[in-house]
Amino acid sequence: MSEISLTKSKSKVKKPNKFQVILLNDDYTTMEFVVVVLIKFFSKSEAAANALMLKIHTEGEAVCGVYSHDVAQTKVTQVIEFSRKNEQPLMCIIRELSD
Ligand code: TYC
Repeated sequence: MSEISLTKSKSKVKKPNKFQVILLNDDYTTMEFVVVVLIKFFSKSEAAANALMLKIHTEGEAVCGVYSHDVAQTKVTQVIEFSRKNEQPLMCIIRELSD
């Protein structure tokens, strides 16, 4: 008769890591532009985008979304490219979530 192990075996399947995409405050990017970015790239409603922009403005940074590494990297590239095209110095970074 086969034995059933009661201890949980270690899974060899790795959970995919998650990455926060964070917008940083600065003195030059307009508030209106940050709201546009939050709506366009992070699918925020206008009200949520306004609230998040003000959080970044007062606290220095805020998490705008959590994604796989690929998606997070693409968001950062798109936000920075869109910002430079519109002559805004807005900065966007990735931070790995510890599990
Ligand atoms: N601090 C900017 C200003 O006063 C507004 C701002 C908000 C800039 C959020 C960047 O990620 C940012 N015009």
